[in-house]
Amino acid sequence: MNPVVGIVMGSKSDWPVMRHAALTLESLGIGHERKVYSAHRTPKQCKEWVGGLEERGFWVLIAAAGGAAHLAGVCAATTELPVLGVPMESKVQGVDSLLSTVQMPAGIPVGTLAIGKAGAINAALLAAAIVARGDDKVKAAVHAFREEQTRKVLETGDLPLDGE
Ligand code: RP5
Repeated sequence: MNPVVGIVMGSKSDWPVMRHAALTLESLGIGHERKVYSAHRTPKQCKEWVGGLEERGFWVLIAAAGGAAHLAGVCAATTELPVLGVPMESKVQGVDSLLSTVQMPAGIPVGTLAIGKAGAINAALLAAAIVARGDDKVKAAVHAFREEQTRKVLETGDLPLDGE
């Protein structure tokens, strides 16, 4: 599978959460590339990799960081690909990461998802929805995922009164 989605995270310590984005893309048959680059610690290498993605045929970039989370914004400033930001949990429950990622000044957008695992999964699903516009196999996979999710909710059995 040619990679069409990039996943970049500020630290290897983000991987236990961001692997859920990678697993979700994998389950939908979407090729992706994963990297650790920091906006603060490896700015040059980060820009080089992000700057080459469009030419290499990528469609979307997912960028995750925690704390003073500038990574998604720096990525969005470096490429014209859509950038989806995932705020990582932090010493202050990810509120710093969320605000740093979501509060972009007008002109350079970052589509920001929820803090942590839910955001990682939803970033992959949103990336899939974007890729699906130009790829019928991915479109079918996204549709099947939604159908299966609906089926699972509807097959919920009786809700016991005793709280078990
Ligand atoms: C950010 O700082 C990373 O994205 C990570 O969420 C946070 C902490 O990084 P480490 O100190 O664990 O490397 O850049």
